Amino acid sequence: MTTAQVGVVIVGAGPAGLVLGNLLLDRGVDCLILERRDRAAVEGRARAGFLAPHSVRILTENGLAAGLLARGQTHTTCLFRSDQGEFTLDYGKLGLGEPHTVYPQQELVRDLVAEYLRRGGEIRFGAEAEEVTDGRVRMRGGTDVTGRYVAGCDGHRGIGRAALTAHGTRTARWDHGVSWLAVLVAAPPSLSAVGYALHERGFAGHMARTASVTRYYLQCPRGTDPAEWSEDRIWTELATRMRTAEFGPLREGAVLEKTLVDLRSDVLETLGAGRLWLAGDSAGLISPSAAKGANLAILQAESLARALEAALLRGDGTGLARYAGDCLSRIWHAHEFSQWMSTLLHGPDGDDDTACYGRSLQYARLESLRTSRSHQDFFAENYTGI
Ligand code: RFL
Repeated sequence: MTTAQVGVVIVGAGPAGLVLGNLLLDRGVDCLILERRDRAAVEGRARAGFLAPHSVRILTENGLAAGLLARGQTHTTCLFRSDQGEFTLDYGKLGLGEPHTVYPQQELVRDLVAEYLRRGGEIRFGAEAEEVTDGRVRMRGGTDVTGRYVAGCDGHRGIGRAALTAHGTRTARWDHGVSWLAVLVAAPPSLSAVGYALHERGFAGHMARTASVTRYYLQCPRGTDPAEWSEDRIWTELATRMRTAEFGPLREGAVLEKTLVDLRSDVLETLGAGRLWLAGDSAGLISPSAAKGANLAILQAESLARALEAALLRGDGTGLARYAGDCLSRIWHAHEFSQWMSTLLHGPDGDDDTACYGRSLQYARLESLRTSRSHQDFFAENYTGI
């Protein structure tokens, strides 16, 4: 069975699909979002929190920022700890002098769903797409949905990416070789800033989310089972790596969620062709080291909305022809910085001469960041930039 053709079928109701859907509706392009999960699961999934100024600008200019402007927090500093001590970087006064806005991804998604529905859009929750070919999306259960274009915004394991790679699109990939136990706790932030702790036992991170919820990260070996990490073990390890004996205690609370994130990055060599175009994690997965994934998703959604509007309403395909090239240069720029951060945060394993060399480089990079204004400007510009 086939339903009527719409302008754009969007697969996935994450930040990429929802921003795209909102922008298309606003520009007079009809669209339909297909999402395999139910609404509660989509609106409850805690992931990103740090929004770059560019993302805030896109959301504000398109009437999508009421929640984040009302409830988001502005962050302009981050701090680094190691056995060499602690220092704070006031990145809001370095580089381009820009802040982050901290607003939990699930709250942004909730706002985007509400606004999309308010604009008259349709989302089918619990609707899993199985395959996409030439504008036709085959759904689990047998119904086909067709669009003049299909936007694959369905994450890095999605069918949009699978359709492109099946036709020979290459994927450049990198495995950072480490994993993070990502922990969400019901406790206020312990630091006034993002905290990065370098430790011989591995990296630990502290990221504010809201006044009562904080995200922590603990570097662990690949394949670690989160069930092995009891609340006591998590807090003990965080205290050790964040050097609380020296710098003061963490504000503890119940662990709400613990998941293992393998740090991997990949980028497709092109972001679409013909009637299928990708945006967000489906186009490229970026390790969370520099908090770029959701920001890249929003950036691509804006570019794709403009290109699809031109193609559908004015018959002008030049935007689509340029879409991949324009996005890929920004994507690679973000990957380059994310890689830089990853090397800073994770020392090599082991105790051989190569590991010793790698660890010394890691500390030399940290020392440059502490002492050199030009390194600090480089950091600030890339940390908030996209
Ligand atoms: P999403 O958010 O994965 O959404 C894809 C949606 O598609 C649906 N889907 C399907 N629907 C129908 N049929 C199918 N066959 C489908 N297959 C999938 C899924 O159910 C889902 O709803 O991708 P999108 O929109 O591209 O957004 C990407 C961001 O979610 C991601 O990049 C960020 O969360 C990454 N990230 C961060 N990014 C930042 O910019 N700043 C941060 O501070 C930040 N912190 C993080 C992060 C990612 C993390 N994890 C868990 C990897 C922290 C963490 C822990």
